[in-house]
Amino acid sequence: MTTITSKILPFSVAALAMTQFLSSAALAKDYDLGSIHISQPWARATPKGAAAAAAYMTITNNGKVPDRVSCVSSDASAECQIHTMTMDNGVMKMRPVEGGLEIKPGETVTLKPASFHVMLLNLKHPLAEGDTTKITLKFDNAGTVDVESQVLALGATAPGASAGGGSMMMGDHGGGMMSAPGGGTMQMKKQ
Ligand SMILES: [Cu+2]
Repeated sequence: MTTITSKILPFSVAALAMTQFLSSAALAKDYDLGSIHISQPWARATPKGAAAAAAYMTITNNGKVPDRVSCVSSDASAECQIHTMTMDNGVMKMRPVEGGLEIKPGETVTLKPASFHVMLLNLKHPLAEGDTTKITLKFDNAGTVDVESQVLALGATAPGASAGGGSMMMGDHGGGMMSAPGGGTMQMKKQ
């Protein structure tokens, strides 16, 4: 392993860069708050000048009563909301979830692209890949928690797809990987 040098074996370097990215992803914090478990919080990098960004995570309610989560604030934006996304006459529309997003007892809700998401509105600065952004969530029953979300690549679709994000260090190679999320994602899950 230690004999690999970056200048001679670019492919091995890509693998190394990916491995490093994977280990940092594996270290991404999960959160336990009463009966609520939050895993794999992440946000998507934004282009320069973007007014809004989205963050995602998986929330499980291990308790016996429903809970509702809303977003209080984020260090990256002036406003924070939880949005739902629905198809309306063939057009994807998003709107704030009124009264908070309900997580039923025993239920796991995944906030992900094209579905529920945390919407960071009026961004103070763009989100750059590799950064983290702090999001403060409030659960009606479980209380308030600060969630550090890792910022993944602009086109990332899930933390598993960060294989593409890692490869972006290698230039245009990343684009190809990301347009084939199936293979990349499967490989990640084995780690
Ligand atoms: Cu939204």
